[in-house]
Amino acid sequence: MLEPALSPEVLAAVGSGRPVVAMESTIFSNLGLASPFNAEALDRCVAAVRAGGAVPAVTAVLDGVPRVGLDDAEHGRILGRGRKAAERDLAVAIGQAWPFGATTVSASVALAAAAGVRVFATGGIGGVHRGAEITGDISADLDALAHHPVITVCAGAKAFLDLARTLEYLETVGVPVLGWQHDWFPAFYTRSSGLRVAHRVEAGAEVAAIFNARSRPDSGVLLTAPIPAQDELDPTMLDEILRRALSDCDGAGISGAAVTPFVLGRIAEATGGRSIPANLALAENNARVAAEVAVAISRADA
Ligand code: PSU
Ligand code: MN
Repeated sequence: MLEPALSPEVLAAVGSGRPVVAMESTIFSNLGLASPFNAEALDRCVAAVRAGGAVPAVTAVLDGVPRVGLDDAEHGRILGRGRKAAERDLAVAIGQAWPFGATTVSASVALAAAAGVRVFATGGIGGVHRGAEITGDISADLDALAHHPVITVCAGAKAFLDLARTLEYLETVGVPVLGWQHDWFPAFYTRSSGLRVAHRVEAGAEVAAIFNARSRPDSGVLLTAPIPAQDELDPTMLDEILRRALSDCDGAGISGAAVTPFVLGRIAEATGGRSIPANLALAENNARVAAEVAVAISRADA
């Protein structure tokens, strides 16, 4: 079974019930943000978690070992070329001793749960892809949220996905979707997708109380925090860019796990410099909110 190696700092924090925030490694690898912005994103997220009074725990598979919490010297390794590892790929990454398996949301949530870490911060989650009624392409992130006892903090999901179906899917599999001081499901670069979240929350203690009242002990909660207002991108410009990115994806015959990295790459190109500061700001904001929630969870357990 999955038995991740915890860094000494994470092991000590989990053992004594102190707040910990897990993070994924795909966004910091070549599959997520371009260099040197990936390093900046990692630094800012780690700093935001620490400033909020929690211990950061980056997840990855390094040399075939599933890890929760890396030391500063190892952080450099996840900035390089990774092989995308969703939850089902963890076993393969371990069995085949991959040098660097870059964990997605589903893999990170599985690793966090196995390590006893209950809060996880990311940028955006995967979801139901547009056209999923034909292709069947639904991110494993959604089932992972339903099957691991972890609170995932994200800025919603990018609008290249079918966000309405993504919310329907989360309802079907029983994942509460909460809006952090906000009524709308965020669309990553923009504060609102135009779709309402089921429930709004104002503070970490409220999220902790909701988490502790779940009917299924192995299920999670999705907490969506919108990008800070001053960092939001223009929704009309984004619509056009997304339309082109998706048609390029079709034209190139891309499918399966390659879809998300391909579309992300096209969006980054097409928005020029503008998407990067927005991406960094929302990731940092999620790390900050996640730390607040982790502190509340730790207090509720004390
Ligand atoms: N969406 C983003 N940025 C990302 C991802 C999604 O805006 O980096 C990554 C995350 O690691 C997420 C994964 O878990 O892509 C989902 O991939 P797929 O659609 O293949 O499940
Ligand atoms: Mn997919």
